[in-house]
Amino acid sequence: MNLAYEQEDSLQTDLLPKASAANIERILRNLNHFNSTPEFGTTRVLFTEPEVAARNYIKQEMQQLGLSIREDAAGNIFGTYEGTEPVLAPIWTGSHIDTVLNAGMFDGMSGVVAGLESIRLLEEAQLRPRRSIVVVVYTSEEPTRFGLGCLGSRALAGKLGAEEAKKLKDKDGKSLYEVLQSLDFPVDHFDEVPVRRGDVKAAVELHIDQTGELEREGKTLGIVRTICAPSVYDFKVTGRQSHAGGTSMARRRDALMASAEMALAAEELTKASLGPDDYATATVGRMNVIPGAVNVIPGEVDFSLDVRDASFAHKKELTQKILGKFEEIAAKRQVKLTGKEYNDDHPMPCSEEIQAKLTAAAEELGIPYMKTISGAFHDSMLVGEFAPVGMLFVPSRDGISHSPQEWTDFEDIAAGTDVLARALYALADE
Ligand code: HGY
Ligand code: MN
Ligand code: MN
Repeated sequence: MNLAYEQEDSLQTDLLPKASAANIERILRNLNHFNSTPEFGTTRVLFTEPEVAARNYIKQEMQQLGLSIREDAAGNIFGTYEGTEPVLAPIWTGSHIDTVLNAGMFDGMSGVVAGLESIRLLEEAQLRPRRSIVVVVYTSEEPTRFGLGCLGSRALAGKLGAEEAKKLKDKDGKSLYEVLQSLDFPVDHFDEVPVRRGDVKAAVELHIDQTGELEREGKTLGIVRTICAPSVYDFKVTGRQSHAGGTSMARRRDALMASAEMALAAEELTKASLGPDDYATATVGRMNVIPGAVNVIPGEVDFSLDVRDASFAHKKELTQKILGKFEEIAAKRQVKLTGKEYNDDHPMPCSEEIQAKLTAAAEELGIPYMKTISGAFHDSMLVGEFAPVGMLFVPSRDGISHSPQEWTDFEDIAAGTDVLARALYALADE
């Protein structure tokens, strides 16, 4: 790319108006009405009534922008702002609109809204780059309903086909495939979902940082170097249910105490594995105790384990150690341990070129930024399997996320959108 061309690009994007925090707030607050727990945060679980309604609302916003809309067999939504040379591989931007239980209103939604607002700015400036820009709503980034995250982007990366969709079951035993079919998605065309490398030139996702790092460092934006990846498991510990008073401490095979020791071991091994530049985390987010009576020694416990790292090798080594320790504890306590691995994802490095475009735009606009690592996973982790990816973070107040207290100032999302729009245009005009 020669300098003159780049200068021409930045002259062009000088025509861009500033993103409207009011419009960003409008769309986010409208989206937040689609919620099954208005009394406590925001819950929008994949393909429940509020999530389907939210999808339809976003498609309305896409229509108002004049985007051409399509959906694939996995339920991903694509709103296209056509370039002057639409045969060229497009640029994608977007995120997710589904949530964890009792979440906030920014995780995922900020990236979809920033994508829509970026298009609005280009339209207002009457700028139409060579390549099309596509705003994507990825199906179910959260593992809330089916236990596995990034379902739509996983399908786009060719890692989730019709057969896997038939095996993925929710707590009522319904499969992802059945639910897609019941909503009239073109499930017969599941094999057309995967994207070949080269079919998308670049994908950029704006997201809240969910760590508080930007706020602590006094920065408005984070430019992501690497996206950490999770390995997610479900374990079942089976001991012997018996009487709390009649069973001496020596004769117990207590499924809860064994599970608790395993959870603490996972924490201890992860902390011990941390070097100065390591990002390993281990979380037991869910534990179900059976039968759950005050005077009964639990006979069975199910619990989840989520282990993450920025390095696949380090994560692999750590999970092996943790699983080995779990086996030891099970043998010592004479309980039975079974487990299921949901995913063993690969961390995703972000494209240097896209990082450079985001950095140039932030510097051009004088917006304070820093490079960072994403401890959270995102759809970009899977999209990076077929296209160069970049991520742009905006601050989460007090680092709170996956909680009703999650908050990001609309003005910060607008600042992020100003950078996103410029980077998208620069990428789309190449
Ligand atoms: O869990 C995550 O990292 C993402 O927020 N789903
Ligand atoms: Mn999340
Ligand atoms: Mn998210």
